[in-house]
Amino acid sequence: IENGPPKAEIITLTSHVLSQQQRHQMATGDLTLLLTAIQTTCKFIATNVRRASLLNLIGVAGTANVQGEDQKKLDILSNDIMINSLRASGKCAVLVSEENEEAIIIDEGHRGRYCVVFDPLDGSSNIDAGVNIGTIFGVYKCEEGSTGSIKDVLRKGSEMQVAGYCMYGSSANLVISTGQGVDGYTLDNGIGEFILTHPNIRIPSRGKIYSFNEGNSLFFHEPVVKYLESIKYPSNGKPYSARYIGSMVADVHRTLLYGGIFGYPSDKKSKNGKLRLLYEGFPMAFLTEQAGGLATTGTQRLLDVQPTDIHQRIPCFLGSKEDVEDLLKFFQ
Ligand code: P6P
Repeated sequence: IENGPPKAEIITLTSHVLSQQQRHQMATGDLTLLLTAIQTTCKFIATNVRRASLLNLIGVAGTANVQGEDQKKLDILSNDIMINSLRASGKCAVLVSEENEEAIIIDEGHRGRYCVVFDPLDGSSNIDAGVNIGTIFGVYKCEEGSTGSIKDVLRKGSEMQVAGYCMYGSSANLVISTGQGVDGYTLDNGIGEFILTHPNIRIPSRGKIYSFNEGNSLFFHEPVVKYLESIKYPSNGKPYSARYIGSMVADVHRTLLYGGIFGYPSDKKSKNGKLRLLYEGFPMAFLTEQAGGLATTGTQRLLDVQPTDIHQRIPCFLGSKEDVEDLLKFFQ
């Protein structure tokens, strides 16, 4: 229509999740409120990551700043903010953070029905180099009759309700799935809202990029060596490109958008690889599958792994369906 509404459609994360959640008759709004707490945390971390070097926030923990307070490293500060924000939401019963050795059981007065597992600032060793870093999170609903215990988070990734990450780079990109596909949002600093910019992200069925730390090649097991050879010296004479940022959120984000395969295998040095199952492997596997890709340990579907320890490591290969299927042929 000539003088119809403006083309730009401003859909915020809050309104989009609310509309998705309200389709469930049983929706109480609890999950929406929990996701509001998570996105508030991401907004705060985004602000501080951007200012980090200016505010010397990346100082080493333990050094005193001008006020003589303990200097907090950004990942410790991010962790404190995330824990406090989730507790204050009143929607959580158990929290697992990469920064905390033990699971956090929320006090009665603030306890809710959800459990959040997260890495508040993954890849933080890259901050000083200005490389993209991110917050990764997964959400379980407490099991029926449970008031919140370690058992509520030692569950397969397939039982997660929500998974997402927020990548802090030239802009803050929050990518999330509540089990109905994957949506990407970009933080508009002007209005402080995450705006829907990548609706219904679908990973290409095959890509042309592989993302492994080949510095570990000396220790790789046979299947990985053979697979990498097959895409570096392919019979069709068209090798894949190598892209490795060394920050999981950045490598996975590129894989979701461009396709290809990301892998952090187990090897002769690290028998379970390096990535953590609960708050790195599971959320990224959940998102990859929801976007139409595959995620495997090499021997089983990643989301089917039954955790035994909240910080256990897991070999992880994820990405375009056909690329992961090619890799799996070398494991058979
Ligand atoms: P490497 C960052 O420290 C991290 O946990 C992930 O974000 C990243 O994918 C991986 O480790 C990089 O590990 O051994 O290649 O430096």
